[in-house]
Amino acid sequence: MKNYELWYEKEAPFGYENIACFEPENIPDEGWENWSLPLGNGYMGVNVFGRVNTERLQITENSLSNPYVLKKGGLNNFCELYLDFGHEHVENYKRGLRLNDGTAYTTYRENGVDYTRQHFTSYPDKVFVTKLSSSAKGGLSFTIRPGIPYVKPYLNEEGDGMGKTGKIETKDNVITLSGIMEYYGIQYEGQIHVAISSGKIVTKETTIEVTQADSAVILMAVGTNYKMESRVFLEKEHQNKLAPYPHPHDAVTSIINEAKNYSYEELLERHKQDYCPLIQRASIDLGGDKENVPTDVLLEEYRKGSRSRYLEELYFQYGRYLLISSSRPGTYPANLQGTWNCYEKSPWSAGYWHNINVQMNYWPAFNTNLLEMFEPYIDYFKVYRPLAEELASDYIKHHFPENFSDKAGENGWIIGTGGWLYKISGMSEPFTGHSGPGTGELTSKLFWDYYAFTMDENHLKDTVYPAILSLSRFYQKVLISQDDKLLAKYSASPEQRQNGVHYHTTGCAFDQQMIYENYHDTLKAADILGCQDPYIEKLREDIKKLDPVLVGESGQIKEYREESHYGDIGDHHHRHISHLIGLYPGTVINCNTPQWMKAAEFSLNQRGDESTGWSTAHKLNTWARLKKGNRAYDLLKMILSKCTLNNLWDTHPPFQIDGNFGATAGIAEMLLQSHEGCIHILPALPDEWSNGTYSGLTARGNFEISVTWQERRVKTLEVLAKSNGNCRIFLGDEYKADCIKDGFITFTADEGQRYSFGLS
Ligand code: FUC
Repeated sequence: MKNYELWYEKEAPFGYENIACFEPENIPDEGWENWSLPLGNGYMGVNVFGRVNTERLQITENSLSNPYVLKKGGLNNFCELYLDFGHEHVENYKRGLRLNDGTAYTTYRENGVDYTRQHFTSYPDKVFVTKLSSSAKGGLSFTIRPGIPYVKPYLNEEGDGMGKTGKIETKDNVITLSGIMEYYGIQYEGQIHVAISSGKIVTKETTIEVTQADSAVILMAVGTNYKMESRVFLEKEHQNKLAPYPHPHDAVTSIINEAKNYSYEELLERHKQDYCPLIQRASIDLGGDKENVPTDVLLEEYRKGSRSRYLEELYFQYGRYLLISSSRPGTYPANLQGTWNCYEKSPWSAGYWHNINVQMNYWPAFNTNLLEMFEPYIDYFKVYRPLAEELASDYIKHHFPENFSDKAGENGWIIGTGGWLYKISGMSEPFTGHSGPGTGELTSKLFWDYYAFTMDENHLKDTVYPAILSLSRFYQKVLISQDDKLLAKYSASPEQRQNGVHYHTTGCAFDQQMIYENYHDTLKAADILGCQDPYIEKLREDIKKLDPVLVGESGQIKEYREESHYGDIGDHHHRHISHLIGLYPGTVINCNTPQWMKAAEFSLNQRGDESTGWSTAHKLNTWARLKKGNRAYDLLKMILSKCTLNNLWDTHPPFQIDGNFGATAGIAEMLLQSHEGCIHILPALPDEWSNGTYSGLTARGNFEISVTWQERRVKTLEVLAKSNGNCRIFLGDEYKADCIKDGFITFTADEGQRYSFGLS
């Protein structure tokens, strides 16, 4: 893999201190959001500012949260770590983030002394590590001064305490931050341990002073008493949710004590051994050169039309980096901001939003070879599922009492749009929401794709099939029979409005397509597992009546059954393209349904390209699925030019990580697809990418694919089979070779084998 690095010749602006409060109408913390560089190990996120006078390191832990009430509340800033150096007149300044080894750095010279800082977050050791050094003996002096933002008591409208307490104590080179977030009774603790080589270290009341050291190593660990368990979701009384769980002090102490056993070099080595193989699994080379231009300048030039291939490659790898940093097995899933938040009231609470956003987070897990990064969501699902079953029962009891069953689990499960670590939402009673029940399948599609990419039959049997079968039970109960069709009775195309109010209907495309996909995947799974059941036979009949895709009089995919021309109902340019959900991430609209593909193209053109970050990323994926490389590339250009901040974070605005993840998956989708019963090489190659290589992109069937191409023609192709199975690869009719028949290479693959093909 090439060297991929974000780097800058100026420090990140300081941003706000202790007053950052994001509300949609407020100005975001510009220094944090636009310029700081993110590190993360799933357990914690760190934003590094690279400042010389006072460094700002901002820390996030995803369970430290208030509930979301009317655009307020949500994830809280864990703490700030300020390092006071007092440096002001520096030269040779540089800061950056190296994607190859997951480390950040700041270097500069002051008064003839070279100062270096290196930072990383370690997944195996669960700590944030910083090493500071100076080129002059005893040249390093600074004070560590932590801050706990937003410590204040306040009550919500119901009179519940929503405030936060916080105290800072020091003892023996350790600073301990601790307090309580009142609403859920979250007890939190962070510990900062400082060690120096030579020089002097003085522990003060709330700070630690280092003078005349050669170097210093700072370790930090964080924790709360949160536990991702079903009882937390089922417990209705907010104060009781965490009551049984112990204070995090012992856990945090043991993380620090264990990390202390290693030298800095050992910790770094352990981090690299964990991280580097993951980032190296997949790479794309479009011929970009690592130009000697800072990332913000590269981005600015890109906006002006100078399209750096290196920036496109970097952006792709950065999406993979962000997923590795925010969602690792055993941690919580990546939220709307991944695992980075500096606010008291985070945008949309930094929640798990299920009408597109959280699912988009995981799209690149599948096709960019980061499958296990999805595991935290599977764990999350297993934990919230009992509540999702309760919500399904409540909904059916209210709206379809005739279909209600009092047998446990018989009503299936459902998740509405909102999800957090403390609760999830269902469909409302009465139905007032802005998204129909398709949100359930948009979620379980991920489980199906996880199976399709891993071919893990145990996972299919133990997790996927039970989940999708149970969801199909819910769907079966919320469909009504109308004109010999089965239609979702309470149905809404996410967030569309008519005359200012959310538009509710029967059988909109979003719900019908998602229910269709759910039935389809359930039947496929039943066939693979050999499950025969009268219920499955009923699904086989019912799926024929779902009518998931309708073409209207303008030639559009109808968003609503009652619409005749494009845009009759709802916003013409709405950011959600929910009626095309069957094109991506669904598969019901595909190359075997050419009329639907044509209608989807028409609808996409009507919707227009310009939109918010994640929406642009969704459109990139749909254009890739339509096999229109140049149009997909238009969307990628738009993402980089209009929806990308200087630290390459996606902006909705504000910063949302979903756009990064969606676009990363979209880039892979331009180069490799596998949803149409075969592996399609270079399905949506834009003219600008006429030469290139990629390696380690993943395809359904559990294959890793590596390709080189020149002048838009595939030259070499390598398949690594990670499971036994049939491998069917589509290159195109124009390829002639002994191994190719009608444009396809077909063979039976053995697990562990590599298959190489040279094509002229
Ligand atoms: C969905 C979107 C919004 C925003 C929010 C977090 O509701 O429609 O644009 O991204 O999620």
